[in-house]
Amino acid sequence: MTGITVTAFRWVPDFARGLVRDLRVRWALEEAGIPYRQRLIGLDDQASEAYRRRQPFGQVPVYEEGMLTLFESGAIVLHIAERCEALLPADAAACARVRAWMFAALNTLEPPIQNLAEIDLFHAGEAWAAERRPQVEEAVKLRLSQLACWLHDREYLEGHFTAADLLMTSVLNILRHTDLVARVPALDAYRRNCEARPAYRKALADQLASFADQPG
Ligand SMILES: N[C@@H](CCC(=O)N[C@@H](CS)C(=O)NCC(=O)O)C(=O)O
Repeated sequence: MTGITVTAFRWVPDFARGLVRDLRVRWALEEAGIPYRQRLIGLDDQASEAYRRRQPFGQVPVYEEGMLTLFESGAIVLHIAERCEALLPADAAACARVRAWMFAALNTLEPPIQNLAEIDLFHAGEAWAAERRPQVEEAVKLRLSQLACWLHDREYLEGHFTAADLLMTSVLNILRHTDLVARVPALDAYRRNCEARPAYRKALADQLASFADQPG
């Protein structure tokens, strides 16, 4: 695999730094030991027709490799993991289990977690948000406790660190403005363990280093 480009934002506000979803892709590439270039874009690029041809929703990340252009962080991480046995086991049944957990991270955990983050980060102080928040927090806590039950005697979701742990940790991190993960010892330990990986530290440092001081 050669000549990979990952598109990311040139600037985001402080609360989003370390959360933007190109981090998942950078992390997977670091785990797989695959070099890449970054392309940084701003609001104007996002809205352009040319960019919409690469990412139909105008979002980041985009992954480009030769003739292949991919969007959706989960699909991109899966594509990288398919080339890296450390991230996705070769055994068919083990691989299917890891894929199931990748979907669980993005499809079962991320929606309520993202709802809560949007209330807290974009709508704090609004009457409707104050009214809705307790229910959304309960929905998040339920999923966190169920995940903690699964993890209580496990270091990772399936045997060893895989692409599923990468996505799950990235999703849990969306709650970093709360103490909801820290309050659950099994989840706190799991998140810290995954984030201690050199590949994560490098990916995070590279994302943070890419941001300009000013929007534009
Ligand atoms: N499901 C998409 C979500 C991508 C996404 O929400 N990207 C954010 C940054 S983390 C974005 O580009 N937001 C700007 C927008 O939606 O216009 C994925 O996982 O790639």
